[in-house]
Amino acid sequence: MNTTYQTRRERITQNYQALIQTPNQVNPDWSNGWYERWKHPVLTAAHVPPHWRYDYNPETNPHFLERLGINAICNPGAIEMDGKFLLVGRVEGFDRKSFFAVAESPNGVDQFEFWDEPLVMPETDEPDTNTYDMRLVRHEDGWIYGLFCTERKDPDAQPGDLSSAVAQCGIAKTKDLKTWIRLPDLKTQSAQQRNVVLHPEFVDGQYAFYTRPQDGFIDAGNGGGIGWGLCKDIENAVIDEEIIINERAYHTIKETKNGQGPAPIKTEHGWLHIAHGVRGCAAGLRYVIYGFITALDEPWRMTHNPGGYLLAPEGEERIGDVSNVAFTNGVITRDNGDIYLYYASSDTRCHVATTTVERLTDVLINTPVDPLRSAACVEQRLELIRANQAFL
Ligand code: M1P
Repeated sequence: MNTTYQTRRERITQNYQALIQTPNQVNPDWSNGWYERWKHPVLTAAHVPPHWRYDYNPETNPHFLERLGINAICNPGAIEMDGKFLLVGRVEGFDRKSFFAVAESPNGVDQFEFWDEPLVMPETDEPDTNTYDMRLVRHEDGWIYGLFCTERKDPDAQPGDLSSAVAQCGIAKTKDLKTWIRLPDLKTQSAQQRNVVLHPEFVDGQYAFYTRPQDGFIDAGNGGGIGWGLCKDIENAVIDEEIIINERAYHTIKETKNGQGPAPIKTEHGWLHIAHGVRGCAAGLRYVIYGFITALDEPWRMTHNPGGYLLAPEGEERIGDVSNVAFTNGVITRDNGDIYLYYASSDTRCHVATTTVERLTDVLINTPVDPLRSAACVEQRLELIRANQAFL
């Protein structure tokens, strides 16, 4: 065995071991009280085991060179299983294609290690070009569903146009995250769909979906916001009618687009939703995470619609492949009310923020609605300042 092979292999192995054993810490500089931010990302491209990237045969790889690089890991779905915290990451190779892989941690904040091999997702008769952003839902029918975006080249693209694509919702079910049964893609009246999420319970005896109708691959166009639709049969899921339950609005954090994050959390105050909102600015699009609550018996009916965002990219989170993005599609809520919110920054790495059902509900119930005008915002703040005088 030559020295280059040996030296490089040892160094890469040591770096990887050190990374996955690095303890995480709460970031003491973050203090609005809504949640704790954690210092280190929980998953990065460097968390992918070296033997998924390098050829270990010294005959064919004497310099121990990387063969299949990893560009980023973002937008993980999340679920707790047998007391373990599991993330289904969107792992993107150097070749721009992403695939799913399960990483497991004993505590939800560090020591995330990938299972032996990436997840093998069966295809439909129409192969996916790219798959990403899985929302995991433990449904009351007994299955765990993974809903994700399946992207394919636009068959109507003009000759020479190699970027037009069609996004739709892929659906698969599993009991263990290891063996997956792929179901037909969701059909709706909309030309494209992304950020589709399954509600965990039947509604009127039917499967209920949060949707995000959109005219084009990037532009929501006339798609007015987060939609809602029902279908009887998830093995052949068709939504005939979609209503918009959380609308986009002019000069807000969700002016350009929005989308449901993970499946909503059931609380005594209603369904607690975490979503992303997108607005335009001179630097491009800015993605932030926000929340709202809907009625327990009518999950499509808004009861609390606080203004502003819950979480925006901070510090190094602002920079990455697609900068200025905070995006979530994974949350774990434990029986004791602890919440682990997994989010990705700038389509590059994954983080965790921790809070509780009690705290997050307090934030969503007591943050006032966006009054949509500067003067009205001043009134809102004056009300707070003046009410505080008695306590200063
Ligand atoms: O690049 C930012 C995000 O863009 C998309 O979200 P949306 O459909 O709301 O624009 C998704 O592709 C998401 O994966 C990505 O993080």
